[in-house]
Amino acid sequence: MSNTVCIVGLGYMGLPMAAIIANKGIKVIGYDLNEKKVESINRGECPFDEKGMPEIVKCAVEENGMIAQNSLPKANTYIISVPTPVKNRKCDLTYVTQACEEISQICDNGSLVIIESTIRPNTCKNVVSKVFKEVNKEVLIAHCPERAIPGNTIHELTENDRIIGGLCEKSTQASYDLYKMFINGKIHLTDATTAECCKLMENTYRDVNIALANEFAEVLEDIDVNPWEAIGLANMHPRVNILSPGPGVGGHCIAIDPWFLTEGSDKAKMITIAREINDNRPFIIVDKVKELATSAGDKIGILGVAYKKDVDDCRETPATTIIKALGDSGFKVRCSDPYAINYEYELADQAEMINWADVLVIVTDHTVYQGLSFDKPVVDTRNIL
Ligand code: SAJ
Repeated sequence: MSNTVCIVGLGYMGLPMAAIIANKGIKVIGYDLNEKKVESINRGECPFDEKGMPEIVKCAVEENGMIAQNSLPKANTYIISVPTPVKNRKCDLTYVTQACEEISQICDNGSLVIIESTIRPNTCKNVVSKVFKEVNKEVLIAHCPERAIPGNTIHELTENDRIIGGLCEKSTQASYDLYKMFINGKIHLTDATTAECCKLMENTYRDVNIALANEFAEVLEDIDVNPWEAIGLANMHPRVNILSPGPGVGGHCIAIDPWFLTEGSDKAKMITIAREINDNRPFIIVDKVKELATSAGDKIGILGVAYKKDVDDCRETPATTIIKALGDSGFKVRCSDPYAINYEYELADQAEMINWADVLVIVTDHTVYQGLSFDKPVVDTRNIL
């Protein structure tokens, strides 16, 4: 076996990582349980929409021999990029643990196991290492949290600074030696638990700042001031950078990671309140819709269901909470999105839906909505119009 890297989990982060590493000339095998995904990757196709992905996946498969499979291959290095869902405000490590258990059955002593998935503090130390110890495997374990933003993943995966924290110096160094081959940003070295905390703090910092923007919106709207205009002007101050109010925080990271950070402590006050403010945003939007619908009618059209601008990703999107709450209140609701494909509610044709609706709600600020005008009431949750 030559130097082989196995990426476990070929999702929004695992697949770009796999392709980037393969395109550096390193032998890469991707492992994912989803057969359809494996097949499409092996045809050189990217199974989701992300800028630049079709090109790099095609190149990795056709020119650099990257393959995907639904059984775990033997490799020298395993990079785990599987989901870590939140369950009752806690980090569910089931997929990470399963991946480690499978790896522990076939890996050699001395293999390198890197966790890219977002994990709660002390996961490498207390959970991952235990799995390998149980079968008497001595492996090098490190956490290297991804920091790339969906919508600009490829650029950020290679250009952003990275943090690598190993359980021992040898693990940190081995991970550094691999990552320096494809990361152009600086690589900062630390221990595994500090690396775990850094990732969670980054997303918590953003969540708290979005909550502040959302709270500003609520306070200002109470006194009939446009929050977006006021925020834009306040941001002219050299040390102020307020984020944008919106319909709530979606995606698989920001709405979740604060709970992972705080699950082992009872000290988190601001973080908890920020989460609650952001979780409540969809219901504030629903109240606005109800107000308009009283005179306009009960057919509600939702423009945009993706969790944010110009992506097809609908994970934890506030659109779902809004649609469900409106439906539960007896409204007729339809939704459309130019990018989303497998959404849990049926997606309507945009023009037909606009024509049908009494009230429209812009949930996602897709660029294509800019400049649209409507002859009916609109709740513009992103101030895009
Ligand atoms: N949002 C607002 N107002 C804002 C900014 C965002 O309401 O001013 C909303 C978005 O509409 C979206 C949610 O917040 O629903 C999250 O979007 P995002 O663009 O802030 O972040 P993500 O979840 O796409 O990616 C984040 C990034 N983290 C940080 O910026 C600190 C990314 O760098 C991480 O790699 C990613 O989480 C991750 O995988 O953890």
